[in-house]
Amino acid sequence: MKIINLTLFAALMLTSLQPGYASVDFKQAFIIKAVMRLLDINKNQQIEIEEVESRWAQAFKMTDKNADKVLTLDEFNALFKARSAQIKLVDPESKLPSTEAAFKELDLNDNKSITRWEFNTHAINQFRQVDTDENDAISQEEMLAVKGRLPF
Ligand SMILES: [Ca+2]
Ligand SMILES: [Ca+2]
Ligand SMILES: [Ca+2]
Repeated sequence: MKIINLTLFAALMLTSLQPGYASVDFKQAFIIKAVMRLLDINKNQQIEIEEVESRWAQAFKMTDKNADKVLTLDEFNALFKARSAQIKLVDPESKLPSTEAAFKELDLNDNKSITRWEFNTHAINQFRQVDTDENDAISQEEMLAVKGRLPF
């Protein structure tokens, strides 16, 4: 996840200062906007499912170290740790599940491996939870409401 962290850092450096939001503090809003900028490929200030699909594909591929098209708990651990660190950065107060619990949640058929389908199903469910007005796009307000807690 080193590349993503570096990109995030670069985005942070380039992000201009903007007023914060009432429910989210200045630093949180700053990071969330930087993340949005990274994902918003067509620059319409929204994150569409298509935009995050390429990110999910990339994340799955990077996590699947031995390229056997499924994620084991060991492989998943690296991804989950990186994501947890990102969430903690935005929201230090947030309570995160253990790697095992998170893995179990994604492993829908409980066979100790996560397929691409299970991975995407979970990610899409999370996307739908954040997309509260159900327009298949995540706005900056929707992103701030969940404090950047997104499935990527
Ligand atoms: Ca977009
Ligand atoms: Ca499975
Ligand atoms: Ca939306």
